[in-house]
Amino acid sequence: MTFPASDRLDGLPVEVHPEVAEALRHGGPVVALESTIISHGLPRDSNMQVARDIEQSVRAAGAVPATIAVLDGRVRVGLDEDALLQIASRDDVNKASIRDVAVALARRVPGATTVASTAWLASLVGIEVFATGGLGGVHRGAATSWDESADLMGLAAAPIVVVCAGVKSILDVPATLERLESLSVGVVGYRTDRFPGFYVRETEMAVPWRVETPEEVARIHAANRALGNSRALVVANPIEPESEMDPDLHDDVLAAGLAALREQDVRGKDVTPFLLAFFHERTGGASLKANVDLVLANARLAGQIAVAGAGG
Ligand code: PSU
Ligand code: MN
Repeated sequence: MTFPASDRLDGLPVEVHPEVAEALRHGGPVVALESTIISHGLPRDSNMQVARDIEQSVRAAGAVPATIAVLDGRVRVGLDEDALLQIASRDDVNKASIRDVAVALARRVPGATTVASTAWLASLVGIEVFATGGLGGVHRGAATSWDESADLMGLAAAPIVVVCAGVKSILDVPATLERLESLSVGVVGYRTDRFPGFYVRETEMAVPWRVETPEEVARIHAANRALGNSRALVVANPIEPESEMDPDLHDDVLAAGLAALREQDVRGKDVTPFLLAFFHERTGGASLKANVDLVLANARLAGQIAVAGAGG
């Protein structure tokens, strides 16, 4: 897709960083990055450094990073150091999924974009590759709570390649895969036959397709685009073996986290940040290291996919 000429963005509350705009204009490789992971998914003492490192991983692969957020009444695509610092450190940053973006714009309050809203806004400006940590999905107990992440419907509406380490293991993984199938969101395993479980390399679930190279992903995406399929393609990239969490520790902390959720009656968009923070606090940094390692690996692979041809 070609970058929508600036006249198409004229009048929209969207500001594309000059470096990103330049790359898109020439069909160069660009990788969108979400900002909720920075504001709500990582602890404050390290999130700014991690945000910089994620961008650096994209650059090392030869692509231009475009972190997305809402600031000062505008959607910003590609953040400078000051904007990144605001998202990483301000106390009034909202977790902004698709339905929250307009409110954050109208009220001029800062908003950090989720997978759903990042996929949407990236597509709007013509970015076709996106890296995150783990997708949101169907929560355990969703049959009664109805808690399904807006990420799933969001991905059904955005023609973008999303590189992730599977869905967060705090979720109901089989149910999430069923919903992705219903929504016709493509899923491929990157050099794996098993769907990855975020903090852990594998879940018991199989992936529908296995791919081996960034070029293969780019070809699949190109075929989708040629046919006008406007749904996302999820590339599930397992965490490296040396970075994954000990499965027993993982299961223990997860059980405690789910119990704490019920006791404290945490709901809505607070559920995922609560569980991630619970893990980071209870595992002595093991889950944090896993989370950071997997995001950096996903950013690198997304950069390679963008370079292979699915860039802009
Ligand atoms: N991946 C991470 N950390 C995160 C997230 C993803 O490693 O914090 C965020 C993403 O922004 C994703 C959100 O869209 O968690 C899911 O939130 P919810 O379950 O409320 O939809
Ligand atoms: Mn939810």
